Amino acid sequence: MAIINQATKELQVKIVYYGPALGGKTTNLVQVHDHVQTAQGGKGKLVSLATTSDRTLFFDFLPIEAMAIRGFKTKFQLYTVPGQVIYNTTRQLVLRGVDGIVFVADSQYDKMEENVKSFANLEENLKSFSLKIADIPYVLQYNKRDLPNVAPVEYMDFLLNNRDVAVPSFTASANKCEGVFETLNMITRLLLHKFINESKSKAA
Ligand SMILES: Nc1nc2c(ncn2[C@@H]2O[C@H](COP(=O)(O)OP(=O)(O)O)[C@@H](O)[C@H]2O)c(=O)[nH]1
Ligand SMILES: [Mg+2]
Repeated sequence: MAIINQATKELQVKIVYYGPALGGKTTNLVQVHDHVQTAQGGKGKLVSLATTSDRTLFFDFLPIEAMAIRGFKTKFQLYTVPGQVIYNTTRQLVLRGVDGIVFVADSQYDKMEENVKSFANLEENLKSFSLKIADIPYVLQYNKRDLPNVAPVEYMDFLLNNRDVAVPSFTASANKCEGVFETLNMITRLLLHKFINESKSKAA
């Protein structure tokens, strides 16, 4: 996992925000970009790529330089995918080399089918890289909790977090920046733990 540059002592970690169209993935990245502060005061530019044709095909990319860990300067790269069904090729490309995933679900009742389909699509696309979701650190975000017609968290856990050991899940209202950093902190923590454990087992 992760790209490790021994020469520059840099660790590059790729986090992909995945989920159905309009669930709030881009909003998460915009909020992180607006509020993030790193030790060096440095944050990357939020880049949205869009084609000029009427078919908007884009992903967002936000590099963040975080703390040094075990002498490595850690860079988190946050990506989103386009959620629309027809953009599956882009989703596959963005998933290449993924280290961790934030699945942003839309909490509105009438979006449950889209959430489940998008999660199945994620698993399917990981397969094309011979990856299983169980092998990748990920967290769930149940977004848009501010809206009136949301499904109970227990129901969303039942639909999306039905593993032997559940993954961390967070409620959020990304447009108000609620839950955004809780989610990001957890996925970065999971990834850093994984990195430390892997470097320990290599050293052993
Ligand atoms: N009410 C509400 N709207 C949200 C929330 N998060 C995102 N939105 C809105 O939902 C729409 C789609 O969000 P966007 O981030 O573009 O979704 P994406 O397709 O997953 O990238 C935008 O109009 C956002 O302002 C939220 O927590 N609550
Ligand atoms: Mg988006």
